[in-house]
Amino acid sequence: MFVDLVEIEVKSGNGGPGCVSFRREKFVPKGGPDGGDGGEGGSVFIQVDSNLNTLMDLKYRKSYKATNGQPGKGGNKSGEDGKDVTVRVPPGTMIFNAETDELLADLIEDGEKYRAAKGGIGGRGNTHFKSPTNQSPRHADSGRPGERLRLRLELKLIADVGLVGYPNAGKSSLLKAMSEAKPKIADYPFTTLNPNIGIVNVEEFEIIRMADIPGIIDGASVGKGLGLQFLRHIERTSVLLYLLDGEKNDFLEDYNVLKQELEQYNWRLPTKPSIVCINKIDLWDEEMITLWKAELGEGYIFISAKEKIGLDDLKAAILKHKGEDNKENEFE
Ligand SMILES: Nc1nc2c(ncn2[C@@H]2O[C@H](COP(=O)(O)OP(=O)(O)OP(=O)(O)O)[C@@H](O)[C@H]2O)c(=O)[nH]1
Ligand SMILES: [Mg+2]
Repeated sequence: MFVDLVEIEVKSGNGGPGCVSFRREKFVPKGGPDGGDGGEGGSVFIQVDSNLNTLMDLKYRKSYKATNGQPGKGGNKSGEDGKDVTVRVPPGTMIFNAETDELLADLIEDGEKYRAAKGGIGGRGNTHFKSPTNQSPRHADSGRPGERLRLRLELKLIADVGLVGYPNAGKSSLLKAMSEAKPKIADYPFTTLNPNIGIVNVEEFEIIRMADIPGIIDGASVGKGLGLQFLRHIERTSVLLYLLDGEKNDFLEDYNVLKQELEQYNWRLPTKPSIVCINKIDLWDEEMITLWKAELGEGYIFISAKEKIGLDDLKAAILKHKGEDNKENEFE
C-alpha cells in the first residue's frame, strides 16, 4: 500500500535524576558527597532510508518513544543514557509540527537524519552542590523531562518530471515505454491509484526520474475523480509533462482544464516549465499529423507510447528543462 501522509507522536526520554549519596569509608566518619548525575534521556530521530518509498509502516505504528535516562548512583557514577529510537522514512519526507503546521525538516538524501525529540538532560548529583558553606548537600537535580510532539509527515516523491493528464491519456503507458517501471495499464479510467516512479536512462550518467500520478478530471480540485491530493508528488519536479489523449477530438480542451485544475491546487504549479505531449498518434493518419503539427507549431511533441514514436524528442525536451535549475521553482 502506498501511504504519503501520516501523523505520529514522538516522545523522547526523561533525563534521569541526580543522586544524593555520601562516601562511606572505613575510618572516615563523614565522607563528602558522591552522588552521580542522571543519564540523558534517549532522543527520537527520523532518518531517510532510500530503500523505502512509502510511509506505510508509520500508518500502523503511530507512537515512538525513547527510553528514560537512568538515575545517577553513589560513588560518582552517572546513570546510563536512555536509548534513542530512529524512525525510517523514504527520501522526500517532509516533517511538520502537526499543531502549528511549522515545517521542521525536509529529508531528501539517503541517511539524512533529523532529531525530532531531544532527550531530557540528566539531573546533577549532589557532588555538584558542595560549597564552602555546605559540605554535605542533601540536594540533587531532578532530570529534565523529554519532549512530546505530534508530527505530520508528508511524502513528496522526488522526480524530475511529473506526468499530468486525464485518465486513459496513456501516462502509465508512457512511463512503461520509457523506463523499467511496470505500472498497471488498462483502457478504463483511474487505473493508476497511486503514484509510480520510473527511471529513464538517457546517457551513461544521466537519468530522468519520471513520476506517473493518477488521472485528473474537470472538477478534481473540488474532489471529483481521485481529487488533486496526488499533485503533491509533482510539486517539486523541475518539469511538468501534460499528456493529452490524441484519441479524443477535444484534447486541447483537456489541456486547458488540466491547467485550471492545477492552478486551483497551487497557483504556482502551472508556472513551472512544462512540455505538452499529444499521445496515441499511431491512431492518426499522416495527413492528420501534418495538419496538427502545422496548427500547433513549436512546443508540442507528438508521440505514441504504444508504438514508441517520438520518445527521443521527448527525452531531449525533458533534459533541456531539467538542466534549468529546479531550486527557484521549488515551493511548498
Ligand atoms: N493506440 C494507443 N493506445 C494507447 C497509447 N498509450 C496508451 N494507450 C492505451 O490507452 C489506455 C490507457 O492507458 P494508461 O497508460 O493506462 O493510461 P493512464 O493515463 O495511465 O490512465 P489512468 O491511470 O487511468 O489515469 C490503455 O488501453 C492503453 O493501451 C498509444 O500511444 N496508442
Ligand atoms: Mg495510469
